[in-house]
Amino acid sequence: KRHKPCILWFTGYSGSGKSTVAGALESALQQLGVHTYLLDGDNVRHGLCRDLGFSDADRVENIRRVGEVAKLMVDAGLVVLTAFISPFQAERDMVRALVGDGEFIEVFLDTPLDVCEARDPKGLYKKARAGEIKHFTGIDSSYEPPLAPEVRIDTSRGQLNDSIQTLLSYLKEHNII
Ligand code: GGZ
Repeated sequence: KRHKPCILWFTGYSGSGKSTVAGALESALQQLGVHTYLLDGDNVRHGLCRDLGFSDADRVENIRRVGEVAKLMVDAGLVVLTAFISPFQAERDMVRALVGDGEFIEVFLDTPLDVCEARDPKGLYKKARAGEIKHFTGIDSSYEPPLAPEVRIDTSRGQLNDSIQTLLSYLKEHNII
């Protein structure tokens, strides 16, 4: 099946739904015969970026490395999905500049912070509020919302399938798939 290699760059708070939506989209793409790879904290922060923490400087370096790897995967012909908070516009723009026009698709998981905090799937917001985790995004570390994301999704409205359909429609309209 023909597809256009690209990076689907998911950004948003912890608990906003990045991994869930990116994982479900990857399954849908694979069913269409598209060759994909999903980069996320689980397969990056334990290996490639295991020397990095959550200071601003470490997040910048985390995203720089992920961006470079994603670019290599685009060169190899894949549709790459990435699920990182990636809190700073400058680093997202840096990755955008690594690939060709239309090959960087910024997907903003625009789920309100209070909803993310109420979900708290790993109990991390609770720990951050208690001061047990420092520099937690949205609590005592900043998040810059994308200025002009290609796709915006609020997972507090609608079902997972609605998000997937929104993304598949975008990819079809832009001749990615
Ligand atoms: C934010 C943290 C922190 C701090 C640990 N701040 O919900 P999760 O658990 O599974 O996803 C979060 C993940 C964020 O790592 P990223 O590589 O995506 O961050 S960045 O793009 O900013 O480099 C969260 C967990 O790691 N986590 N401590 N202080 N998230």
